[in-house]
Amino acid sequence: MLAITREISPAMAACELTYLPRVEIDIERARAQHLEYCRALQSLGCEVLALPPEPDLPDSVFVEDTAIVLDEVAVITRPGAASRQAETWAVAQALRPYRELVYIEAPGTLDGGDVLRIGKTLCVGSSGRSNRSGVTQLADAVMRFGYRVQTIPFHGCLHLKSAVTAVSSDALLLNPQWVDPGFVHGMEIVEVARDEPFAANALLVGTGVIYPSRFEHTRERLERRGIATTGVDTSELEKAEGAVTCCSLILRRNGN
Ligand code: CIR
Repeated sequence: MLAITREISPAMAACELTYLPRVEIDIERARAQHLEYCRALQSLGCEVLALPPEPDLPDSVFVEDTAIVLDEVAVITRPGAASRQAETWAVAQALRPYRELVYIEAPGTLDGGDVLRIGKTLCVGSSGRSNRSGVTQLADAVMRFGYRVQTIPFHGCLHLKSAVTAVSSDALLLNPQWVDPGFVHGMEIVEVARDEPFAANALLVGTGVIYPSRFEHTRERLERRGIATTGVDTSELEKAEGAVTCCSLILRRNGN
């Protein structure tokens, strides 16, 4: 597995914020946390390809939003925040050796954080970042590989994957206050602990899960179900409304 990441931008303090108030981000601490995150990726079997920091792109550490990488193709997004649209260029260059690239074009917008793959279904959150044209272009790009796209309503958080992520091949971690689990069929649902609303974002890497250590109650629920977690500290990334899925794009080198 290859994990594409990008180092923390020195301009991260000017990040986009939608649901959280702006508070000071300790950039050095953010860098240390990001390094710990990259080590966790390595410990779970990834080679990490770290792109250099982008001084003019505050949110560029959150590479997840710039591409949807499937075994057959990579869809380069057009992020819904104008300040983030220039982030895609370097990520596309990094992906080019590994995948055919397809681009979301204006007026479409799509953030990778809104796209949850469950088998051959791409669940796309209806958010302020991903519009109808973006979703239609995604569906057109992946249809020939047998994927279907399903739009999922949610509320209360930035991206669909703030509310629900995969924690194994047959289990999802979900916050029922933010997304109705009715769209899920044939998978176990693990609900976040009520006192940890932000705990639904977990990063599945192979059979391991990278997970913010501070969500102790939800972490216990995962461990009780036999889902092993590798804990990381994400306090500074969280101040920028980021979490663990946002900071990498994980792909099998050879596609199919
Ligand atoms: C933003 O608002 O775009 C960034 N500050 C946070 C993006 C986090 N990305 C993600 O959840 N996929």
